[in-house]
Amino acid sequence: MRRGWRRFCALAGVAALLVAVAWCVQFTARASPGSIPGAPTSPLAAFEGDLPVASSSEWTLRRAPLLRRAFVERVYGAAPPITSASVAHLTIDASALERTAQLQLLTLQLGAREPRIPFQIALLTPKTGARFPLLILSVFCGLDSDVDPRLPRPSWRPARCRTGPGRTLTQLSHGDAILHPPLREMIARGYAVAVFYAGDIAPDDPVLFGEAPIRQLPESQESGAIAAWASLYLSAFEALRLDPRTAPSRIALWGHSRYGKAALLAAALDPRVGAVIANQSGTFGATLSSATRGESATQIMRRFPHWFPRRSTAPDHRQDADEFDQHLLLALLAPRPVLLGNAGLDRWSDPAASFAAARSASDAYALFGRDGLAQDDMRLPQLAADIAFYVRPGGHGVRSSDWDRALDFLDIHFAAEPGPASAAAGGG
Ligand code: GTR
Repeated sequence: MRRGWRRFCALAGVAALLVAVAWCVQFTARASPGSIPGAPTSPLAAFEGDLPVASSSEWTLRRAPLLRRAFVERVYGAAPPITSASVAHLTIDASALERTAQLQLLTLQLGAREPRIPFQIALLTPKTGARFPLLILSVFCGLDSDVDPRLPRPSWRPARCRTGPGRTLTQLSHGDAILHPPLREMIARGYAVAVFYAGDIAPDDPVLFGEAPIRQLPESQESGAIAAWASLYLSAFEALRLDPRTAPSRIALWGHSRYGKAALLAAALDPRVGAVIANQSGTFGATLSSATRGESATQIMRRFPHWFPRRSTAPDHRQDADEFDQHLLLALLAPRPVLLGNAGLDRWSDPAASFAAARSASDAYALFGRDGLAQDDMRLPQLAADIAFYVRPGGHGVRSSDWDRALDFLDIHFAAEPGPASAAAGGG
């Protein structure tokens, strides 16, 4: 008995040591993101029979619609904003976050006809002021667990979100802000925040997604999950830009990893979105499929088949040479502000291949008399540039430091916009 106990203690000790070492590496290591691959074909070059682009109007009227159609048809499926027949507002707390914000639950009814799909959004607005710049973001586990326990429980959560230990481990491995965005900080800086959880409508599960409520809508029947999540970003955008409390030209989308892919797609498809922040969005996000040393197109499609429509014909550049790549998705964001967050140990999302995509996308910004990316070094972000890029130490996940950068970036870009937004908390 005593020997068994000793063996158990020894094994537990070794396991704890391994976890501690892994944690130290994840949170302290400064890995080099590697060398920057060569530039892909410029977004302005002739593209499949379309002549080279020489002006912003040619871009806006001719090339951009062509590229949008290509991303929808070849890669993601349709991701339209879905209008809501009505929006119900329920005040959960008029004095939330230590009396700095109002918390409301908004219920949209998505779709043109019955049966409509209820879509819930937690909206936090600073208590004083009006016409706030707005951040729209998605969370991984649910509004009740990630925003406020008084918000409704979702019908489904990913396995890692179902237990306390699962959530704690996720935070240990993926950073302090992976489950809880720093809402108080956003409010203090004068932003309104709209948070949604996709799991009720478009669950991130290969089996459940096939039967997901969003797939009942004619708009999304053929789409993969990335497009469905992009639709949710845009549906929230559509409803909130009409809210008298928000400044419609200062609405930003924020997403991490799989939701970073969705946020980029949403902003690329809808030029009314004011800015986008994609954290470690990787393959089929900001990273060039043709140059990535991380996750390949085939790997992601095998592992997450439900993220893509069944008929997706996205090329795997490791097998086929194809000029159609993710720099074109970034180019579709021109001339709007974009922040691309990266982590040195996150080789799977390949920051260097994302930097190359951002560099190349800058050609589209030049058409509008803008610089696009204005930095030569991946690690030295120029937050005032239209495209800003950083690589922080450590691995894949969301930390408070990622959010500090994101808010600094938005402060710069949204402050430059004229508008009456002024929260008592100051900023924006
Ligand atoms: C990974 C996937 C990435 C990224 C990530 C995430 O497993 O391979 O493309 O989306 O998940 O969303 O955390």
